[in-house]
Amino acid sequence: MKLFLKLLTLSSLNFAIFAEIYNFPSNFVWGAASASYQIEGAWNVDGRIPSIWDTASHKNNSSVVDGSTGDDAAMSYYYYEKDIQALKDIGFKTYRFSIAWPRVLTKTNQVNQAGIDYYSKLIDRLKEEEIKPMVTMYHWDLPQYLQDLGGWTNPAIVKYFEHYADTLYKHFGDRVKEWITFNEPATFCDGGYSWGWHAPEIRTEKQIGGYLCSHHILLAHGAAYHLYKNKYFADQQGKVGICLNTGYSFPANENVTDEHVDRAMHFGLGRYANPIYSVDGDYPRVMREAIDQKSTDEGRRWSRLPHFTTAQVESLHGAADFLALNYYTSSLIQPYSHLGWNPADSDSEIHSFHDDNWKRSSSSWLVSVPEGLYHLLLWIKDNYNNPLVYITENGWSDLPMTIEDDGRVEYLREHLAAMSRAITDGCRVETYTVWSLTDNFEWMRGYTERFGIYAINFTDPERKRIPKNSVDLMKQVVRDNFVEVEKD
Ligand code: GOI
Repeated sequence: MKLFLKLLTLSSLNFAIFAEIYNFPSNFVWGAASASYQIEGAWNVDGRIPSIWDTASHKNNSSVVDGSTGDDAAMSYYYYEKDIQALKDIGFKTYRFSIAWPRVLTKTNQVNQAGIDYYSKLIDRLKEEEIKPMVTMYHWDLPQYLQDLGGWTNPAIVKYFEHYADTLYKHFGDRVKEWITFNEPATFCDGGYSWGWHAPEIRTEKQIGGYLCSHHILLAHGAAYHLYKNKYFADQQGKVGICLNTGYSFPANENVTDEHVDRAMHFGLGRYANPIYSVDGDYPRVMREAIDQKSTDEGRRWSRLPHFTTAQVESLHGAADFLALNYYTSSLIQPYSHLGWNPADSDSEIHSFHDDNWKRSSSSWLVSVPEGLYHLLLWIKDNYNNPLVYITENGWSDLPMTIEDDGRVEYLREHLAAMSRAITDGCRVETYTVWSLTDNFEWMRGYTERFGIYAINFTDPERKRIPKNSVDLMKQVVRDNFVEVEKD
């Protein structure tokens, strides 16, 4: 029926294009996502203390490619009404944003009332517009004073995070019903503590820092989850999850087996998901065994991958009400052994790379692989007992002020279609928030790569939110609950 209508409208324009229609369940929730440091600005206002991203972006010769900072960004601290208007204009029913830890707690762990007031106002206004707030507690802006104690490599951080989570539940839990503890530990643990290309820019040999970070992140997530269940759930009735990012690993050729694919997925996604969502809990067995063995071979008396106690394994097991998933891109994979490479390079011993035929964005790491989203969702369903999934980021980058963002429109159409197919095949995806509501500070890429569905000219003092073509697409999808993909 819908397909028929489509052909009629097109035939009046004398086009011979066929469109395929992909539907979504009637209760599906659409929205957009953002993150505090990337949009708020007001970095030194109302008692906000410095974060590791202030440190990284302010230092001489910072690694941010255009020398920019998040000092002002989209100025959402002042212009949050513009963000709400932008959400409303599309008809979005949820907004995923993050709270800046350095705004709500002081160096001595006291509540900073001005910070609480800001988020409280934002949450109230969203609710007035019938937009559900979905809150990320940690989207990478760690207070600098905690980094000075070792940050995520110091076990003491678990207690600090638990106290921070407690503060958020206490002040906002009456109105916020969806909590995400961490955004993409895979990015900030290895980026920040193994390779050093992200704040706090620490490099360690053989991923020692990254593995310590992951370990404490998992424990901190578990602590925040159980705190909610024990102290707040009875009153507040909300959900707590963690946000993980991964692509799908496609075999590069016929010599690459399913076992290689699973190995790549376990080292990437499983490192974080297995302890929480798998049937057995703890780190994936392939990871445990490989890293223990390598550590021994390296002459260490301890494994670079820390061990959970039995009690910790049990407390993490099942400690989430949903899985928040960020999906951007995928890879082809091939084991080092096929390539005659030195296996010492990475613990997985799997090389990943892009197919030259995949469409490229303005970000070197981001190519369009919609099939990857479909396969990833099915892999998650099969390996983690079909958890409730929210797609909390998915998006495309182009150059500044690309209003006719046809590349993004096409990327989004194809990825929404892939998501629809996965839902048809039984995956429990119930929410989708596009990355990102507006152009923003794109970490080490500064303002050179843009992910917004609304453009911002960062020299405009008003920071006007200018709709790109993808806004029209999202309006249509929200209205009709289906997406059309051209078929040739
Ligand atoms: C989200 O992360 C994030 O949550 C948002 O805040 C963010 O705005 C949004 O994405 C958009 O980025 C090819 C050294 C493959 C090591 C090229 C150098 C891999 C690894 C180029 C440089 C690049 C999305 C960094 C997930 C981290 C960007 C994960 C996407 C990885 C590369 C590299 C490359 C490199 N990733 N991130 N990388």
